[in-house]
Amino acid sequence: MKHVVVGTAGHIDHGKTSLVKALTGTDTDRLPEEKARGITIDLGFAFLEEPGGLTIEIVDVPGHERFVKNMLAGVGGIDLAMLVIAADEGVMPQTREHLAICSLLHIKSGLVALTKTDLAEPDWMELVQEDVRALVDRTFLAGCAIVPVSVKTGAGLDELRTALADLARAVPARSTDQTPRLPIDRVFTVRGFGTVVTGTLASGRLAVEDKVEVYPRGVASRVRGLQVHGRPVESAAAGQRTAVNLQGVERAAIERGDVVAAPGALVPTLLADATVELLADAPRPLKGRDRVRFHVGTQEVMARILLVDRQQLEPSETSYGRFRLEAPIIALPGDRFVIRSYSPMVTIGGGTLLDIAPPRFKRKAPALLAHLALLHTGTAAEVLEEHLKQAGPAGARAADLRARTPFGPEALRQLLDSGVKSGAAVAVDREWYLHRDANDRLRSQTLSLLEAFHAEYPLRAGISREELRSRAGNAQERVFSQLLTSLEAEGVVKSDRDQVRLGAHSIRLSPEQERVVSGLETDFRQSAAAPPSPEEALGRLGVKGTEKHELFQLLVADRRLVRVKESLYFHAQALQSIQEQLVAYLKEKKEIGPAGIKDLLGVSRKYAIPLLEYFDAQRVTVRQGEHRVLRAP
Ligand SMILES: Nc1nc2c(ncn2[C@@H]2O[C@H](COP(=O)(O)OP(=O)(O)OP(=O)(O)O)[C@@H](O)[C@H]2O)c(=O)[nH]1
Ligand SMILES: [Mg+2]
Repeated sequence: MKHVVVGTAGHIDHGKTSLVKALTGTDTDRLPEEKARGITIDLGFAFLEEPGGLTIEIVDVPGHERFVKNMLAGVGGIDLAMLVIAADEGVMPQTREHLAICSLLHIKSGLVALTKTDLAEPDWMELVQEDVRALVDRTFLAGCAIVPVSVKTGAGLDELRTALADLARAVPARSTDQTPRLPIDRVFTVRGFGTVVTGTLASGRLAVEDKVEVYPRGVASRVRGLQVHGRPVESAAAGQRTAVNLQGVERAAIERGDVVAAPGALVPTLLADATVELLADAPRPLKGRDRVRFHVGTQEVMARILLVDRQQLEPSETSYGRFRLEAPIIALPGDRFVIRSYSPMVTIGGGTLLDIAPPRFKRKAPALLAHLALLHTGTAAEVLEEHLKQAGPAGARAADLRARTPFGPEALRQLLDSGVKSGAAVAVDREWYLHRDANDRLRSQTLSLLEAFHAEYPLRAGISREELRSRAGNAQERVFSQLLTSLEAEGVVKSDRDQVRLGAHSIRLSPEQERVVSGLETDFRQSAAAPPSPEEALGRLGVKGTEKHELFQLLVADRRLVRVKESLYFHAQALQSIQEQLVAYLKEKKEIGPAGIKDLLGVSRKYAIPLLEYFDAQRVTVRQGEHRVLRAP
């Protein structure tokens, strides 16, 4: 099954709607006002079923110059253009404007239907054909079929239909790897069903029950039902005109221009960098800060343009620009857009979106120009690397990269994998990536912080992990974890509980420091169950200080001294043997009170109570009234 979308284009009254009706039997002018005035105001839809599973979807657009805005919403998703020119009138202003719009949107091919041939003499027909050739000459329609038709006589209709089908068969299939995106062109309510939106599914696949989000307002919903050509379907694929019944969404919460896509797949933006080309027949140069109408997908948003490398853009020039949008747009890099001047309302140019999360704007900044040139002309791998570079030390989530690159999930996954293989990127995990330079910087910063720390505190075993992380520019938690893990795997860094040190670091003591440390240790070991206070112990060795003294803390960090409570430390071995005594006692006597422990260890209350509390905290014992019993294993 193949679906190809054809959009009509052309000047008002040239016979677009009549031609669609003659081809499909569908009158696409539905509105009473359209009927009354005999003109098309808004988009109309019809389709043709061709042999071999080919469906040609037709979007009929208005030709009136006041409704170009509606025309733009319709041609955003088309594959082929059918430029309709009335033989009796020939090329007219909206013939040119619609052709320019299709060119700007990079529509790949199409044809010209030279209609109302019943109203033109053969000589006249020849002149018009020449005009048409000259018109399309340097456009995507160069060399295209020009099919004379008449709706009145039916002449040429079969030829037209065949020509359309031939073109449609040649249109390459749309990628379904992309995330589903449906730019909404109509919203209405159906009694008993609720809100229904329609649009051309630009990419991916949508299925009934899929969770979706309506952007930019972030309305969460679910696909309650899908229709293609008025028939319910289980799923719709890229290129199909699709009606989506959205669960639990108010009609008023959605409008034309919004986009239905997978939850979290897209990011609304108020800034977008892009290539900007001005049409050769634009009425005047485009100046920095000019206000324009920005059309992308089915959206129209007002915007101001900033030109990156010049004061103004002359007709037929192309450059880079930033759009400051007055309402968020929903688009992906690679999307084409059209700009129209604020007044008069004429199409003046367009371009390709390059970056929807652009860096700070600086005019004439070589860095910004290089960034944009890379996004514009770089290979997919280079573009991805550029985005990772921009993400800096925090790295980027794969989901964010998906929303900011034109690749599609599967291609992005492969690009990330090969980036990691080539060393351009570091995988923090499957969902988080970092540019090599950022990783290298964080790595050397972390190592020099450790060196500096060891130099400043030679007697400390290491720095706390949290402190190190915060000193390393408050590194992103997952990024930092991954760095430490890989440094440890290399043996460059060692971690002990939450202490981090260089693998090469060891504490070296002077003979005097050695004397104090071993003196302290001996003192505590010998005092066993009745240890001195830290001040006392240090004092006996001729050193002034408290438990905060670095040599005292060295023994604590080394777990040779154990803190039982503030200023009360026991030698680890002493504490171990107290525990053994206590456990043996409890096994026999079942319980012990404060007096019991005083007797058992031969110590005063000052030690007995903290010890009992300590063993409770260690989950050796448990309190029962005034007594302790062994905690059940
Ligand atoms: N004689 C003749 N009249 C035609 C032919 N095709 C269309 N018309 C007439 O031309 C008028 C305009 O036709 P439409 O099909 O509404 O033109 P349109 O291009 O859709 O107009 P807009 O949508 O408003 O831009 C109608 O009165 C049609 O009957 C044709 O082949 N021969
Ligand atoms: Mg019409």
